[in-house]
Amino acid sequence: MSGALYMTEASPPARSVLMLLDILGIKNMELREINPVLREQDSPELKKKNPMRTVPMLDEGDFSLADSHAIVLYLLEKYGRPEHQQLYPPDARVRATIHNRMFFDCGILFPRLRAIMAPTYGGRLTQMTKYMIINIVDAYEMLEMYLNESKYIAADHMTIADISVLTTVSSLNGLHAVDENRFPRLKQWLTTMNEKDFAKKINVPGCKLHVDGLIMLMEFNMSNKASKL
Ligand SMILES: N[C@@H](CCC(=O)N[C@@H](CS)C(=O)NCC(=O)O)C(=O)O
Repeated sequence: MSGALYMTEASPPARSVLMLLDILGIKNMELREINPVLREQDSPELKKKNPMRTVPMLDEGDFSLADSHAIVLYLLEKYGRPEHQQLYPPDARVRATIHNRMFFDCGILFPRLRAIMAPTYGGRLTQMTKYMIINIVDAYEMLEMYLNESKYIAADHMTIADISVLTTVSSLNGLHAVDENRFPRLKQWLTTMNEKDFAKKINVPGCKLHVDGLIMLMEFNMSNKASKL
């Protein structure tokens, strides 16, 4: 038994773990659906296992692990076979670049998406602000620069950094599309990544759920606000 993964398909970080499970061919992970909008991750039992109260979270009974990046690295180390070595090559500099891009996703990219998600789920955001859009475009610019250095996000081949970054960029792109003229490499990378089997199966439908849900909630917040005037 590989344990249980608390997740929801709409969550970008959960999608990256789900895609890795698919790539590794792990079929016996129990998937436990959690709705972060309803804050189901705040239950005392889950809070004890993951004080950050975030999705995804891996639970192996006597061991639990939060943060998709940590989970992806752990699962790859535990279940990766020689044919998966390219996803996380042993070369120290390649690994350092992979870590850098994963920390970039965790520390820069995803917080810019979360800045839109949290007030939307909290009932406050009715549409994205100019500042939110500026932050998204600024992040696209950084990604375009990374993609000027290598074909994929951290190397000239796909690594686990691409899987993490893909989920966040896909949702951001659904909210504010990547301008092909300004960011041609990013646009091409996004298309290439989303054409891969694991992405077609998990990222594309999960991203649609996520973005449609956010847009619907912003509209709901708007009509709610209007009805109070
Ligand atoms: N860096 C974390 C971010 C996880 C995260 O923030 N997930 C969202 C759902 S997409 C969540 O659980 N939000 C609830 C909250 O932040 O309180 C990861 O990669 O797992």
